[in-house]
Amino acid sequence: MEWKNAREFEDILYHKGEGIAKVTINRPERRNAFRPKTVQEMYEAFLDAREDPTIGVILLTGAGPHTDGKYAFCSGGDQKIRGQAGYVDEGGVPRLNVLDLQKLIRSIPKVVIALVSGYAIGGGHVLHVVCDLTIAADNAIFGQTGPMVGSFDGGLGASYLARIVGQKKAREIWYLCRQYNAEEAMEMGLVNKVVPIDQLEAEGFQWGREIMEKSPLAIRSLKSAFNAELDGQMGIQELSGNATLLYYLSEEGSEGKNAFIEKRKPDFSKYPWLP
Ligand code: S0N
Repeated sequence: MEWKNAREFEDILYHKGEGIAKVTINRPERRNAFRPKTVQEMYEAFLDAREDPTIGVILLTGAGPHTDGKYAFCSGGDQKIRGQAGYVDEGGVPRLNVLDLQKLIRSIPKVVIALVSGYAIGGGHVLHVVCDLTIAADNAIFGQTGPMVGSFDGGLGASYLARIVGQKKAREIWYLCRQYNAEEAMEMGLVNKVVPIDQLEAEGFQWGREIMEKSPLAIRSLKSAFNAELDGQMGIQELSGNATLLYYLSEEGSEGKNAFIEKRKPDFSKYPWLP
């Protein structure tokens, strides 16, 4: 696979190729922990991918290995710059901007696949949870740490996790803060597939290519449909937005707009009231 550099960032790498974008957290010396700048850059990359009509799939991964030979997808918020009210940015402002990123990953009308090698821990674990799909390398390690390190994600990190693995398992993950290997994650339905680490990116790319052969409108409608039941009015807004998009694309929808522009009464008589 030939990736093209899509934009220069400081904390992440951003590539594109064959309709697939790849966002790589690039702070291996901190097990790819995110600071506000990292999250802001990821947000900008995801926005770019959303706006690019040639992109249908986004791979989210972590750079590695570090010089000590260890891999990480992401180890969550950077504890070394955590202040009284969140993670302190370069201007001294405390932020929890990863919550905005979680929402963007969840609502972006494209498929987001987490490629996890090494640690997916804390807020890094939540990031893979909110992705549409997760492919794990055989060295992947999953877990939450919040109650050990003085934080918790009671939003998607708890409620959506429980939808995936069930209430009992989600409570175990959060209350005990244990670490789980790739096979255990597979057993609890937390990941879609486990592959040898040297095949992780190729596998993710292959999944992306298969998705790119499918209908974009069908995939975006399905994503919003999967979200709708869980996301309340915002979920219905997304699902209904897709219905409006499809209506705009229809001749019947265009008739209303054309009649207005042409200053005439719309003629919907040729469109059937289907059963
Ligand atoms: C990942 C772990 C298990 C790896 O262990 P290992 O292999 O033994 O490596 P270490 O020696 O521990 O680490 C290597 C170097 O990397 C640094 N480092 C690792 N993780 C972090 C981190 N998260 N922040 C800063 N630095 C990190 C180490 O310090 C070490 O560097 P040196 O040797 O130079 O000191 C292990 O490292 C581990 O357990 N890490 C911490 C994981 C963790 O607790 N993460 C934070 C959990 N909380 C969140 O993510 C909050 C998320 C969030 O933003 C949020 C969302 C919703 C609502 C609230 C919040 C909120 O902020 O509270």
